[in-house]
Amino acid sequence: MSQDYIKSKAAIAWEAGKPLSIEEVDVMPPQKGEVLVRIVATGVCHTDAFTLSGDDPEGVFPAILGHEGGGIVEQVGEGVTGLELGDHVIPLYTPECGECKFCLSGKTNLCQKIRETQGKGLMPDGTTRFYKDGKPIYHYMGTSTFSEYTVLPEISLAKVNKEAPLEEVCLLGCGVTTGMGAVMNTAKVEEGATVAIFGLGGIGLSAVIGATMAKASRIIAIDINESKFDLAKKLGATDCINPKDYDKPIQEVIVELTEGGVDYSFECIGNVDVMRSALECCHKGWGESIIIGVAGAGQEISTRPFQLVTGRVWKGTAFGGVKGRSELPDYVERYMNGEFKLNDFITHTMKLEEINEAFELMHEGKSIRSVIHY
Ligand code: NAD
Ligand code: AHE
Ligand code: ZN
Ligand code: ZN
Repeated sequence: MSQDYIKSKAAIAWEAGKPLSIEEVDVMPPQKGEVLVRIVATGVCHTDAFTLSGDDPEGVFPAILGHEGGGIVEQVGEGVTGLELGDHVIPLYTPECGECKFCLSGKTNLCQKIRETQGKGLMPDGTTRFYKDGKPIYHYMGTSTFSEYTVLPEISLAKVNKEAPLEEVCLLGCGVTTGMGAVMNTAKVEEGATVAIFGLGGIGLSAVIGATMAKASRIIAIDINESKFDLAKKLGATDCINPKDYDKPIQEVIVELTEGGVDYSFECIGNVDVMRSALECCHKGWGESIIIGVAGAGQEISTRPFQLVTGRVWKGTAFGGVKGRSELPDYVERYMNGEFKLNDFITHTMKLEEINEAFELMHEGKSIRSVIHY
């Protein structure tokens, strides 16, 4: 622990299944290749709730969660060349080093340069920058945006337009980019295609935006919470379906509605049974199903192999396949140019002290995104 630390307000997850605790923590200065960022705002994503629940095999405690933030560079460590004091940044849980096998492949956004330590809640040197009463607190997804001050590797930060409101573009740090990117990068939905989107939270509704932008001819939005339907329709959904209204599997309903199945489907829930439905509602011969939802430890997907033999394709995507440092700044520009809106998604804003309410609203199905303002 360095003597040279600063104090920061943070929401600490002391253990799985317990509410977060708002406390002051000590944040160590950025080390070589690292950057200290003051988080201005952060969204709360279902993945934060997933890890807090204890279902995440990589969940370690005590930790500072949060991965959908926007902030301002406060201090740079030795050797940082691409960022300076005052730059506006979006933290990246999928970094982009530009030099690992994965980055060089040109085939994936899954940079693996720091993945191992990140998954253990540590900085690349194997230590943490957060302490409480002299005891280390783990990082989360390499971002820990539920702390007003957080430290990240330079490769985990996208520099974005200073004019962009961080209270809104923070949503591009996960949910909105993931949903839009899944449609545009991973599936590459083409004009006229038919699409089914399962789960209308921040991710699914962003997939609806992506499908509308791609000029899909039919966008079938599926949720068991009908309060999500109005916004889905506003964003371009052509049909809204509640599986509970039918006495047969939802995949059969969709296959009938679309004369054989959809061209593309997206699972935006994290439910392995729905993942099966999403695959099986795809058209024989070519339909592609993209898994976005994150499922708990020990859960597995299944289907008859015949589904794949007969041409359906199962894929997955992380952060919508978007390369954070080279591609995310352009998402911010497209937002600034009015290509899509973000404030439709921000159903609640609150202070860090109220963050547990954000989790409650999510579990009750009453929010799309709660955004914490520091
Ligand atoms: P959310 O809780 O806001 O939304 C989930 C939606 O699914 C809700 O509207 C809920 O009513 C609906 N739902 C639940 N069970 C359903 C069912 N059986 N059938 C139909 N609808 C159902 O969550 P979110 O923040 O939008 O995240 C969605 C999922 O995506 C989570 O699993 C999250 O962890 C994951 N995620 C993955 C990535 C990635 O990069 N792959 C990125 C962000 C989030
Ligand atoms: N830790 C979990 C996996 C969680 C997961 O899949 N995370 C997504 C991002 S969710 C954002 O809201 C992701 O990026 N995955 C790729 C990666 O490398 O983690 C587990 O099952 O162990
Ligand atoms: Zn997320
Ligand atoms: Zn890399």
